[in-house]
Amino acid sequence: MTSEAPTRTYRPLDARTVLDYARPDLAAPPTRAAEIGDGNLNLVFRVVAADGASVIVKQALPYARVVGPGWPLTLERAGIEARALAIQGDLCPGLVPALHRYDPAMAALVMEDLAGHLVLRRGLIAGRVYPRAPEALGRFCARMALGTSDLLLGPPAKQAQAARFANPELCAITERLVFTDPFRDAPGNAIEPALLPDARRLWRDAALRRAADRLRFRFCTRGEALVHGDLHTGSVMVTAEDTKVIDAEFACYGPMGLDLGMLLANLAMARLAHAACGHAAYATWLDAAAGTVWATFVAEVADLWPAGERWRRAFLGDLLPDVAAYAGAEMIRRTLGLAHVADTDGIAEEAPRLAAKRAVLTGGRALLLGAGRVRQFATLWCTALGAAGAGGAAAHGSPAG
Ligand code: SR1
Ligand code: MG
Repeated sequence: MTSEAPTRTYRPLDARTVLDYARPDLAAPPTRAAEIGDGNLNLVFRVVAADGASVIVKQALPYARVVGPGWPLTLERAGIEARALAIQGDLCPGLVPALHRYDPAMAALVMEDLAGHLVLRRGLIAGRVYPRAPEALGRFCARMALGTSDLLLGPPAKQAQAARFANPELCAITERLVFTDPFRDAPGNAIEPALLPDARRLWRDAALRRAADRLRFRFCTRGEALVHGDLHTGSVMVTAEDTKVIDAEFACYGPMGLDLGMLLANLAMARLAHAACGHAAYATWLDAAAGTVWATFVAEVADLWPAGERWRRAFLGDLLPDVAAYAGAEMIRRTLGLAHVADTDGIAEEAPRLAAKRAVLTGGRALLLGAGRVRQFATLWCTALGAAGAGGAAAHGSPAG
């Protein structure tokens, strides 16, 4: 192996050059590397050393990988991820991978290798049960939401921190791909042909489009807390015992309901996909998992809530409709937009695949249009699943339920 001089100039790594690159991060010489990234934006390498130790090197490309150089993208997203990881690690110990090194010149992060872990989405598709993940994710959302907000940081520190997380280019991706394109006939959309009539029906739905536009404005303007910004089940890695949240490059100061909404939407899509395939028992576990995410969030908020602020129930009551609306947008965009999910796309047989996708569209639309009436978690979840009578239950109950 030839050794290259350290460089201060950005260049994309490959499975050969990353061996030298990761040398300072491993005790023994690196011997093997493979590009293992399956995300939409970055290169991800696993580098293994002669003593068997390994690290992950994640490098931002100057464009969105899923589209190619035609969609240029800031390398600074690696810095956002490094800063977010540091804060997530402080507030949620054990729930994010350890960051060994951030290299701004190479837009690269060297991180703990979660070698025994699986991407949660893949585990859910395989029908595996993760007893600890829902509680861990509810805790993560609550600690990040309160711990980075005015409530626990105080306004001066919160504003200083928010200034370090200006992330306009990645926020623009979310504005476009989550809240805009899927609700109109936009060129970037990816729609399976049999669903075109369903898509056209949604595009003609003026109330739905208005709801998405309003939500986009809320996403842009409500810098309430440091949100992960892309908290779907592909941004979580799990074992039976352990849960780690990854991929924080979309982090920004945004609305507190966003992360919970995206996460619950992805659990709902997993649930609808399994139900369409007749996996009733697993669907029931996913119902319980979603309930545990919310219940843990509520309990953690109660633990963290500052003494003297006497409006915790109102806080949860205001948050839940937002969570519902973000969940609705996420469900629709993962079916009609550019970036889909394997939970539904991966169903090989056409009939259950279309049934699952139609159920996702129905649930997403109902959430977006009915968000303002959601007063309790059960209503949100039933609405996402298109359960009969969900709207009727909306006027009753408490956000803690
Ligand atoms: C061009 S990026 C497409 C999607 O991938 C990321 O994971 C985000 O979800 C983004 O919306
Ligand atoms: Mg990602």
